[in-house]
Amino acid sequence: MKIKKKCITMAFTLLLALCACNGNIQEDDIVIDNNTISEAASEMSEEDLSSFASGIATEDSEEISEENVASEEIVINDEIEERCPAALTVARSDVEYGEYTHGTYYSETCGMERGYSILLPAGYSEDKKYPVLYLLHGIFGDEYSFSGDSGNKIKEIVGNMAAEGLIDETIIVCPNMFAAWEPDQKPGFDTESCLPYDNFINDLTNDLMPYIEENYSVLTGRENTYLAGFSMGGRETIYIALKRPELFGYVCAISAAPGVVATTDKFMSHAGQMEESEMHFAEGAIEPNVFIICCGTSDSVVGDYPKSYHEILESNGTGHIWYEISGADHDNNAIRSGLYNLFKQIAYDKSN
Ligand code: FER
Repeated sequence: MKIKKKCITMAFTLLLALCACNGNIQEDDIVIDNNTISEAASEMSEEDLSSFASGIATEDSEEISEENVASEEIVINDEIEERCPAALTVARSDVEYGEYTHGTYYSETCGMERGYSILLPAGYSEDKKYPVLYLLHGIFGDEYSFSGDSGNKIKEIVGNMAAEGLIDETIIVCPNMFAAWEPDQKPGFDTESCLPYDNFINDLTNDLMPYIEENYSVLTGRENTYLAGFSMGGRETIYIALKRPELFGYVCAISAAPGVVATTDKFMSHAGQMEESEMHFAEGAIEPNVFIICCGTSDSVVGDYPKSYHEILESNGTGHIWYEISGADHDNNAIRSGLYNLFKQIAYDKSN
């Protein structure tokens, strides 16, 4: 049994490695049916799973510290920058950063108690009110995916931008996006195992957002409510933004996974959450002030899918910003870039 488990893990690791080595791999290069993949996925190592959930680990060429980082002037304008400035990713001794804590809420949608992590700004006070970013993890992730990965530098980026006065202090809520309604449901690369992700829109809007708004000192309304997600979280971000644009003023889908529209990739066949022709905001809907779609040019997991979303949105006349991060894989370079540019656009928009 142990040996079988190891073999399956190795087989899947090999599959991942093959995928990682060749971004242009075609779906028919690897003949493996969905059941086999799901079975293998359920046996994947923690490391393999987290590379989906919060990105492939990045090897920073040198450890950047407060001492050796070049000081960069951060200029707020409406231009996209491919890379998050290194200076913003460094913990400074003169800045206090927020800490993640964990909480639970009862979800009527799921019929169970569910967890979330929350990054409250340092010195969080009931006397102030803060805007909120809901940040959605990748497949196989949970509410700990971002808080458990210090390489994404989320704490530093939001803390430094606030300390510099570029953005308001902001609360970041990291939900568990697998909105299952049965305790034994598991994520995987097959249609049924993805349904709980598509159900997250209901949990978010009916249960989590009201809970956060009641229990934390938050500013409400679309101008103060942001949505971002990575990979599977990016896919749901696009879906939720298109369905509920009145709720989120600022949106960013980073390295979004396939499945918003029907397709077959190297992992599975997707029935699609909507038709291509439906990838637009409803007639007369209030649209997000900022809707970013971005992806690394070397993404070994989702490849050109984010670009295809951009192309569909463009051909449907749906306003958005599209950009690519040169050289970034399905990794924290993409995550840092997306979040930095989202906050930069928010800063610019709110200053005008
Ligand atoms: C897929 C490719 C990638 C897919 C999901 C992903 C459900 C998600 C990757 C991630 O979240 O890192 O076909 O189908």
